[in-house]
Amino acid sequence: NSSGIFYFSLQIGSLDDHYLFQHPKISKRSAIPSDGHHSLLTEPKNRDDDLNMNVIEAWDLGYTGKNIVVSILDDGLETDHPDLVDNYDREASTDINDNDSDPKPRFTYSNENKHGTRCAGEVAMKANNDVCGVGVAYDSKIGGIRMLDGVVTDAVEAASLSFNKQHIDIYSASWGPDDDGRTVDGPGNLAKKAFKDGVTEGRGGKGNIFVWASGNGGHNSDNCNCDGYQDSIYTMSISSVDEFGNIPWYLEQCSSTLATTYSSGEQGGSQISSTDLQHECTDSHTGTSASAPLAAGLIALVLEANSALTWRDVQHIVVMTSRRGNLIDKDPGWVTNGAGYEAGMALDDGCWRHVRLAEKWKEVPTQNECETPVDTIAKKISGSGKIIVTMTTDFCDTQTEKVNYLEHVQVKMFLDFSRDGDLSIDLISPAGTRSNLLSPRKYDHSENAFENWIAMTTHFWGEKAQGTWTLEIQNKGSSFNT
Ligand SMILES: [Ca+2]
Ligand SMILES: [Ca+2]
Ligand SMILES: [Ca+2]
Repeated sequence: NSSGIFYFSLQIGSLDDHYLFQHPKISKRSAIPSDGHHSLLTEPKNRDDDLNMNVIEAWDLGYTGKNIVVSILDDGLETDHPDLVDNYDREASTDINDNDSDPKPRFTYSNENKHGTRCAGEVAMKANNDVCGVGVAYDSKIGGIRMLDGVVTDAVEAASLSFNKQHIDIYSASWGPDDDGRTVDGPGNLAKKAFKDGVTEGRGGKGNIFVWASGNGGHNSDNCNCDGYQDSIYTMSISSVDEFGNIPWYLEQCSSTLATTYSSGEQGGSQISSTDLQHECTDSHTGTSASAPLAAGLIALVLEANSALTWRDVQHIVVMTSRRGNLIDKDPGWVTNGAGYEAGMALDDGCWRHVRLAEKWKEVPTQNECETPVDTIAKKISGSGKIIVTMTTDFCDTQTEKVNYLEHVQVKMFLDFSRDGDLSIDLISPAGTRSNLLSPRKYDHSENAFENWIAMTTHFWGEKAQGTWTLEIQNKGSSFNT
């Protein structure tokens, strides 16, 4: 079921309409009325209707991921796992670490290389086989690219991101710079080229889909906009909420996130169920790493509904059909933008609406890029002070590359500042939508890491570009003294 808890029901003997339900948390028999047991079994029905990815409705429409290929870029894939073996796709798999074609993980006593196999199960666990669970796209083809179990160089990343790009539709990844709250880093030249080639040449020119986990550095006040893999317009950065729609403790909130799916939350709460190493199953897969594969599975259903979709069409469909659910209560910073969209933190819960929209989607026009320079500003940011930079642009209105509506907005900055972790930066669009590009990061004591730094925001999606933009740069160092 959609909450990730397994239930087993067996008809009792030949009695009509009598079934025995088992819950994994309850093993004992009891002779007294067990209201608590009943509530565990009925828990999903008691949940808010808004807290549902509506995957079953998409399955009912006939979309189960058939002929769509997903590959997990991770620490390996247990290719003979009984819940994955039927969907395993050799062509979508390789081993960059050991330079062979078999992505099986390196087995250790502690099963440390279980991550890729867990992510793969979320996408492609087989249905109706009495093993583990059911993947979101349970008829899709699943591959694994083993690349995290070794030194991860730019070349390793690029080889992984470009592997068999005419065969693989969707790449799912959950790695990047350290989540320590003080690293500002991103893809190297080769990985950047792999992204660019993927979206222009991959999938027969429709573009590969790169799904990315938004990072687990929330407890270090890390910001996913300091992560160039999230900031790339070519990746779909996916964030997490727990089963009740709460913001989890590990979450990094930032403007490059495109949508959100479920994952783990507080200790004791439900976590994600999937396949595990040694032919086992797990119900304890966690973090934003568990959210990205769910999105990859959703997108597999979308591509099955319409395989002509480009990489940008897919991003549009996700933005247009994601809903806030009850997240508005949990995140006071919530905004609906000037185009009526809720890009960024909205819950990717409209699976059936995704596929319905995909069926009738008309390809978006060519992507136009327009760059507007701002003069160098020599202003000092005093203690707890703020500087405001405004820029009026016609966004290439008079040229052939006119931007009619916005998708991604990037801000390239050269900032000269004494303690980068103290900075908070907001961008406000002509429509009045405010997007936080950078939040204060208490562990970042470095200076001048933001040289040629590109922040990206999806929050202005669909808005008009022309008009006056405002950038607010604030010194919030004093906020750590309390
Ligand atoms: Ca191997
Ligand atoms: Ca299964
Ligand atoms: Ca991070």
